[in-house]
Amino acid sequence: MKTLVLATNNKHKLREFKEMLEPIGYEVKTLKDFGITIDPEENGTTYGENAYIKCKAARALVDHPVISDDSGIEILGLNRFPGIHSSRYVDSECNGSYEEAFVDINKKLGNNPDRRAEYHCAICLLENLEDEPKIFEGVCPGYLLMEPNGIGGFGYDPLFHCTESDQDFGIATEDEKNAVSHRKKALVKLMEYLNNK
Ligand code: ITT
Repeated sequence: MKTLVLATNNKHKLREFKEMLEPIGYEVKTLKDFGITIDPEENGTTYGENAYIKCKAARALVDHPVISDDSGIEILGLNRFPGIHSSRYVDSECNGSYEEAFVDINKKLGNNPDRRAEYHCAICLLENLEDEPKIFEGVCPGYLLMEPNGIGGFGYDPLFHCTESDQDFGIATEDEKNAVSHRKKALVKLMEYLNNK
């Protein structure tokens, strides 16, 4: 089994990556498995730049290829807010509570009929520290519900309706979400790259 180290502190991302990568022969470890914790400053201006920052910090500390994920939700009626700040917005403006964030987002949207939203994901692969980063991206389009539905997934999922699967992510099963998600689309590109090397 080939080992990939996933540079994340997000246990939900870890679970989704494991579910998608383990059936095809990859062992997914995290820095925790090596007794290491890092929290590099994500001061990039794109998902790809931030994914590279996390990958590089981790690859300096372990002797395995590293992957990382930077992702976020872009609300079209709010000029693509919160985007790369999706995690920081909830932590700093909503006391870390997604329930508060959903109320705040609805307040910001007001009567705006444009409730379209997109999940974006960039996965970075860094096999060796000195390599150029490889970036793989995926987008999952949908729209925001008027109020949260279900408790499935994580983060913004209870407020998100995926147009491709015509499903609310808050009530979709893990397999259903993983079939169409931004993360899955980026991961398919990573797998194509790894298989063709
Ligand atoms: P790491 O940096 O440690 O990987 P993080 O959660 O801080 O974890 P990001 O900086 O990439 O990761 O922020 C991504 C945020 O975007 C995440 O915390 C959610 O709020 C949101 N998000 C991304 N993918 C999502 C998904 O599949 N479902 C729901 N929300 C998602």
